[in-house]
Amino acid sequence: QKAQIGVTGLAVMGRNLARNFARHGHTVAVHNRSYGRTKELVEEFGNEGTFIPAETAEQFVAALERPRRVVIMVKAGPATDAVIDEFAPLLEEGDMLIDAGNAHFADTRRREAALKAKGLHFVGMGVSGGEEGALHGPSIMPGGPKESYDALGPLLEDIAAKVDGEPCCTHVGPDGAGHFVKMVHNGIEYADMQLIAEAYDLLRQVGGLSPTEIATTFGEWNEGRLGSYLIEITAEVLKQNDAATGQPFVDIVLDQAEQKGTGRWTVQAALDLGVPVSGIAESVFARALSGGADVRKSAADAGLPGPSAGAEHVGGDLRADVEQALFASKIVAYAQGFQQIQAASAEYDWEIDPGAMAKIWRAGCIIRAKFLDFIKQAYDKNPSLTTLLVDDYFLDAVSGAQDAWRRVVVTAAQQGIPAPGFASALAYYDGLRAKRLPAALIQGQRDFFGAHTYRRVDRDGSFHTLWATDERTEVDA
Ligand code: NBP
Repeated sequence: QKAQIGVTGLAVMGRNLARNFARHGHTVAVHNRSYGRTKELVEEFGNEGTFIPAETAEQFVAALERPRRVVIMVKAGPATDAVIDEFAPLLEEGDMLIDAGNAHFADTRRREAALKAKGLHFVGMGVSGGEEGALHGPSIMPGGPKESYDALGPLLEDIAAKVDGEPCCTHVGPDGAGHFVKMVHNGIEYADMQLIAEAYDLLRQVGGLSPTEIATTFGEWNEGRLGSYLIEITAEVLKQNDAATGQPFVDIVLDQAEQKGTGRWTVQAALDLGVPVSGIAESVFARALSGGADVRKSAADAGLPGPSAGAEHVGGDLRADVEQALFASKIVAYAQGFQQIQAASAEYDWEIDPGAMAKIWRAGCIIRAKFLDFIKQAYDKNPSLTTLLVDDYFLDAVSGAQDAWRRVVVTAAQQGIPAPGFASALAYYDGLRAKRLPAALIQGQRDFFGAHTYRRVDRDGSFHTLWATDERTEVDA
């Protein structure tokens, strides 16, 4: 008996993915650099399905039916290259190497090009949902050649999360498209988490609510339009009390957020593409600020002053206003992330369908939410939507939220509570709305010091003003 699919790299993610395939009736060849993990998997979970344990790469490859489907689930980076170098020489034309780790999309593009030259299909595949998702149904974002999806897609769709029977898995686009979309998913996740954290902070510091009360609020919000996995787990975390001290869990955790890098990659890629993902960037920087213990300590030692008088939140109910601010800011963060996907798709000729991405994020992944249905519908209505903010549903939501949103940003500023996510989302919104931006002045400055030229509102062409002359004559550039 041959295996339909193989998984190499059997730490938590690989092991659970292999079990998920096996639980769906597929025979799975399993392999790991050190055989211990392979043995352990078969001993502990062998009864869940049919596994073919392989001690060597050769045994593993021999156990697979053709075209061979080899899922690589190892630590992203040099380990992935090492595994590719080990397996590629053992594979034959048409076989597939599927990298399910969190690779950078540029690495995926490089690997795909190199393996294509050898007649192998390389599929860079984003997998979201953590270890639970890998076992019970992740959201899967495979890139690589379209043909490979014919042989691979049905297996992936089997193990993916489902919404009304529809799998959270689709072919995203060629080469690095899958990993790119997974990266932006993570970037959006950073922004979502930061916004939720700001909402919590305001309810606690301005509203004076306890973590338990805020947990109840998040629980209520989870029943409404904000309903999502991240809101749900936020309520759980806030409800938690520390066993050792009896204090709220959130108060005994060191307030320095860590990061593994996909948020940073998203912002780096956005800078290269020139797409303003300010919400994601603020969330990455907010984590960096929180983690900068030395700088924070020097600020505390210097006693950087806050506002002289605390002001009340005026004009609305704080809790309701924060809900509106959170929803509006979330819309902005998603709009920016989707714009980044569209920009990359145009840059690399990926032809990504943004609505299909919203569709496969509705379950299995960390940002799963009711909200994604509306994003899907927006792109279904208009596949070339320039920004989600102009879709009817989102336009209505933001119009309805904006007064509350502005009040929340004012309160945060007046009380000296950092809310970079809310504030930058609002600034982005106002930037998009503005009839005239001060960018005109920047163009003037650039022309003054660097003769960088400018365009005029009233005629075509490029112009330069001779700033150094008394006449300051304008010339064609
Ligand atoms: P790890 O990222 O901890 O990697 C451990 C695995 O890599 C082990 O199987 C290990 O083999 C193998 N490995 C290493 Br390290 N170096 C190797 C090399 N040079 N050659 C061959 N194998 C090597 O595992 P994980 O936490 O299961 O994550 C796997 C992938 O999934 C990563 O890319 C990660 O970023 C991604 N991930 C995704 C999510 C998600 O939510 N989607 C969550 C967590 C992780 P050994 O047993 O012999 O040491």
